[in-house]
Amino acid sequence: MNRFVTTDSLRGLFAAGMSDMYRQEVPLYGTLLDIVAHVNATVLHNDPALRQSLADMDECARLDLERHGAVRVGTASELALLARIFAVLGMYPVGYYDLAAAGVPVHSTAFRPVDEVALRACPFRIFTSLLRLELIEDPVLRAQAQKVLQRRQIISERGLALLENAERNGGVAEDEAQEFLAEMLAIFRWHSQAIVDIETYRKMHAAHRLVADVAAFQGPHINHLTPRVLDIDAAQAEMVRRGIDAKDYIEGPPHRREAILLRQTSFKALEEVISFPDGATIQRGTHTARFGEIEQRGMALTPKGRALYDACLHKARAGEHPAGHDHDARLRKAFRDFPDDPEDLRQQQLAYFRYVLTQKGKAAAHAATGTTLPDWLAARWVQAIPITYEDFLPISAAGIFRSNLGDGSRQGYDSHGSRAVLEAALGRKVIDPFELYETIQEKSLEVLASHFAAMRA
Ligand code: OOG
Ligand code: NI
Repeated sequence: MNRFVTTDSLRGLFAAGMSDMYRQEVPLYGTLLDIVAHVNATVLHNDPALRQSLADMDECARLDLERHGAVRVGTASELALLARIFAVLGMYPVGYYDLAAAGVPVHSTAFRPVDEVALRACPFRIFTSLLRLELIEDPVLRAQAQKVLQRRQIISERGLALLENAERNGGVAEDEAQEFLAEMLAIFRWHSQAIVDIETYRKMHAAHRLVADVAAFQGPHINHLTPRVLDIDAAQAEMVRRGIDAKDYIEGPPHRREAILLRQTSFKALEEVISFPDGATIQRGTHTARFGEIEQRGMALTPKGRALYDACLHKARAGEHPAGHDHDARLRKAFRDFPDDPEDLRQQQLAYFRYVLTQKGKAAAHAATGTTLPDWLAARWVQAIPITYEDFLPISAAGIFRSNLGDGSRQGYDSHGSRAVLEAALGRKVIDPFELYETIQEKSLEVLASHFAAMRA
């Protein structure tokens, strides 16, 4: 009997394989992992309560592991292929991110596990962007890039056969898992040889650095990985202290007592040596694409909370110095309007919560049971636990792109997103992230309702 590897452990192995590959390819990424390990150990040492709650959730062993990575593809069929691979790994497209307005000619989705059990087993996600060549002005260059992209084959024949096997059989057999993973990882490895000559590369680069990054190479190299850090301000300071060329500021909300959404920063992309084909010989040049990022996640916000977040962010950024010199102070000031107390956030329905029975609730006698959530909370039979944000933020993502593309001042494209185009490429609709959080919250309430109904019966 040939058994299947579970989807969750396959995804875990894939993430670990990606991490090993990237650490070998980008040694500075290893340094970033050291910083993260050190900061996390220090935070846990100084905060026994946090240590205990992470231990309760079985989180300690994988604390420093990668939470996401990012790739960029050139055509609809490449995106469709990645969607098939990620589905085998239990990752589905969640959310639509339009980055054109921020001057980045791509639109994106995040492939990630969607249910709570899978997220807990391995939350690894891949932020996946599709190049929008239609936004490139020069028709000759556009056609040239299209031709290169149409010709390239990002998966090996063997890889495709293994993928088809997995789809046909409904899983990856144990004795094929290693080869399957090796073939899939190979899609995302770095190629230090370009597939276009240096002239073409330069033209692509001049149109937009992303065109060169996607169309001048054999495959969609992983461009960064992102572990979880417990104190992102400390990690940013440590990068600077070690003389690492860090991003100017942390993207997302400011430091708060109650962390919301997602904060991220990175070391800037490295300039790497590339050889370009030139007739029978090669020419040397460089390309700048790969970096290392860190993230700190907080609670998921409701549409109402998200609207308030967007408004605060907008206020902070209006009139900001382009290099972000005054970023942190402006951000802190603008976010004074955003409640920073969990009970305020809950009562004003700004964030999502999971409602769970407490020890006291479990022990409670049925006699005095109230019938509504406020009764249960007041009696401390039920506790509200914030739901962690598992997605991305378009303005932050654009900021990460821009600081690694080295063109901070670029104007936005005069274009609207085209979710339908991305969905057509995927062959399905992207999942609405708000619905996922809402469902987790609602389910937790249903479980409580039936518990208390049974107690009253
Ligand atoms: C993706 C940038 C976005 C994030 O964490 O927001 C991203 C890219 O550079 O390809 O990864
Ligand atoms: Ni990222």
